[in-house]
Amino acid sequence: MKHLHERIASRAATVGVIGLGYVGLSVASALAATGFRVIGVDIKLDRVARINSGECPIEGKEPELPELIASVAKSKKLVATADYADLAECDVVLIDVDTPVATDHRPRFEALRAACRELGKVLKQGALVIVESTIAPGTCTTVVAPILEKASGKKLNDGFFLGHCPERVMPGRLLKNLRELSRVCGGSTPETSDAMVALYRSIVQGKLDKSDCVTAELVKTAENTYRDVNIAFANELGLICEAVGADFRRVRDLVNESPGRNVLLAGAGVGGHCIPKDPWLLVHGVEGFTPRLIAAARSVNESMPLHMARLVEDALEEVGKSVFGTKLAILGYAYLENSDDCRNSPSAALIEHLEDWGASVVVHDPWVPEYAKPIDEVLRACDAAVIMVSHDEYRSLDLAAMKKLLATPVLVDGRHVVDGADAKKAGLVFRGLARGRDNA
Ligand code: SAJ
Repeated sequence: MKHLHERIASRAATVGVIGLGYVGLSVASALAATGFRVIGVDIKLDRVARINSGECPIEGKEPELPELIASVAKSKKLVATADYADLAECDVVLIDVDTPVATDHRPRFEALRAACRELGKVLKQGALVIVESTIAPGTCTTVVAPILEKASGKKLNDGFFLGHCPERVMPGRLLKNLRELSRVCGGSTPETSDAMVALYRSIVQGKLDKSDCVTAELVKTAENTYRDVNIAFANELGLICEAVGADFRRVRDLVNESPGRNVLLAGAGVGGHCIPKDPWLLVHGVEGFTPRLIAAARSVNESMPLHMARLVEDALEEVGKSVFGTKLAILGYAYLENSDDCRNSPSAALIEHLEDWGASVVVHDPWVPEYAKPIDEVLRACDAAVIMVSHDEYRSLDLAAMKKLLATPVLVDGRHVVDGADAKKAGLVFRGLARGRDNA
């Protein structure tokens, strides 16, 4: 490990990256730009070809990434391949494959297992393997190490070393987060953690905390679960406010006046790639007791789109209509405000409910190309408009014009974007999530 550490510190080490998605490609390019020779492996041949020709295959706007890829591909500091055999010369190998959770909430580690099996066959003596993908606590010990040992015939901490360094990147800020956010370097031995710090220090300005593998596995899954549970608290408080006829935002702002309180925002649902998945990774395989709060929080958050559907039903009822046979306009399809990322979109869940109830749906989203048509076109002749995402564009809606365009003047706001009084003044029948009727 001492020799490896020196090779890393002098950037003489060759680094492999398995999985050239938005996480793997960012770290591969950043390491190549600091002087390491990087070999990137991906199973998608077109992605490999595009990277080698200097193209950025990542969707959406990623500041600096296209230029970085072009430069390291041109200098051949980063070479992409589909052939695992090319990893045989790597002193360090990062694993950045997808670790999804299935509908039964169980982690699907197939890609991780396959990567470990294929890597094990060509693993260089004394190499350091670092899993960056988000994994359930205990996965390094129970899944990664045994497969690597079996496939390579080497023993952990003798023939190879293992680490877990969870990433904290976010679409739209891939390189910024990679550079700035702190990282946990969980190593299979203390010297392994030291070598990990030497590697990441070359690209990370944030704090690098040394630890062991299981602590690193817990940190990443816990930080996102913490957020999910806090959003669930805000959602449940919002539903209580709605039921008792109070305005959640007012209650929240006053609660947050008290020291050490930070109630988040009740909303139309919790989407994205990390928050809905990581709580299930955190509780996976826990023996001896059954965590209750985390699963309960998940079910509160997953129920918010259905609550939105019920608000639409209630508002239509006030104008003598049922959902069946209506045409409804959904404003916002991305999972997050001012983003084009639609993964696990709460709007998709809402649309499913409304269509199950016999409505037809049209979608508007200024950030998502396929839905970015003029809003007037989408609203025209609809029986209700439903705000699902707090895009900036929806903070200045012309409510009077909306009333004229709608066949039935109904507006339901799932993100506290519209003031209820303004909606009523414009002649709209209004429901606001987490706002009681008379506070809407
Ligand atoms: N949401 C609410 N109420 C809130 C906050 C969020 O309903 O008060 C909803 C959002 O509308 C969205 C979902 O939850 O649908 C997730 O929102 P998010 O702000 O947590 O954004 P994410 O999913 O991109 O979360 C990421 C996470 N960071 C990483 O995985 C590296 C999370 O740990 C961060 O706290 C979050 O970004 C952030 O705030 O940067």
